[in-house]
Amino acid sequence: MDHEAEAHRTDLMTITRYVLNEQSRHPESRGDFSILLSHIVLGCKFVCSSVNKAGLAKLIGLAGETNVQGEEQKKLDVLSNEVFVKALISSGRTCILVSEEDEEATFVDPPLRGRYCVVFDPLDGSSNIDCGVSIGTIFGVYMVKDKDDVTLDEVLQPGKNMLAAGYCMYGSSCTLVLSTGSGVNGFTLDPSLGEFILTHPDIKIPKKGKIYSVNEGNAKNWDGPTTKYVEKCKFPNDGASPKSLRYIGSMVADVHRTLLYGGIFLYPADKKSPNGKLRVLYEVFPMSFLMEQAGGQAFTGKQRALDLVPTKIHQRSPIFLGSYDEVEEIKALMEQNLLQVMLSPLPLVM
Ligand code: AFP
Repeated sequence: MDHEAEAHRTDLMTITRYVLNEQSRHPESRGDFSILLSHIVLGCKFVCSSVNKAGLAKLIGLAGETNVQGEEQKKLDVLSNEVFVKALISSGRTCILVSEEDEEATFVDPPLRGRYCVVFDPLDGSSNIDCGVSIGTIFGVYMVKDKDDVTLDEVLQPGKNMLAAGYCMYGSSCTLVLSTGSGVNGFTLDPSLGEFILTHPDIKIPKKGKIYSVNEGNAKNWDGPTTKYVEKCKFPNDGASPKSLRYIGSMVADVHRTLLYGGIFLYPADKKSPNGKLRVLYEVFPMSFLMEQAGGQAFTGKQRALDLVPTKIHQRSPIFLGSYDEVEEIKALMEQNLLQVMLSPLPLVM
């Protein structure tokens, strides 16, 4: 046995070590955030293990069905929601939870309350489970002033007020990408240790990208600027090479690729869905927070995504996010269109 190599293997930057290091940079910190994060990490590990076993354990059956043992089966997204709700409440550090799976927000009982609100999608992209495509958990964290006097307004805040955001991708490896407001770091789960190890320190998205990611099946209903932008990706008129199209249909996987390789991910408004499809609190905001922290941009088609003030917990918004220069192009096209609309006596055909 190579003891030296083994000893070297223990000098790893685990997510726990990373968070404790961060905490020590804030002497006033009481360690509450570190505790909250350790519970989020536990939820991710649990869901990762369930996702890996899904095919074997037949966890992918419909919620409410019974398995051969006569036990009620839970669909993975239902199970993941229960896992996260329990993990977050038992941390003793949360006061409001907003989950994609629950119509209403959960107000934690006063004795178990802490200062944080967590908004999350426990298993995003779940329509991809049956074919083994990467899926993930997305989360964002807000802090309240007074945990004894909380209202829904605490989570109806612009994304720029989030303290932290991240996602965990359950794919060929399990990767947790996190920002606490000073850059973005990626951790990969080492299954033999059961620990997330820092594998992607200080992620920066390339300023330009060669990939665009969108559901082009909706193209006939897009507005003018979106159509123009995608046309330009395919038929650039400046001598550049056409961009490649990559679309998985699982936001975590599409955004993860965009973050690492650069490019743009868009889920625009269209005639059928004027607010797009993706949810503001637990899809648009956390991903926009990460993009900005990595040097990219996120835009709704009208404004900086993180400036949006949601009025409902399950509100949707169009989103264009990714490399700085790509989002600049979309912004310019939207602005141009707005000017034309203002100057034109006749309404433009959308
Ligand atoms: P599901 O959770 O229903 O699979 O939806 C996934 C998602 O919210 C997001 O992860 C994808 O980016 C987007 O929807 C895909 O939507 P389209 O299927 O309309 O392209």
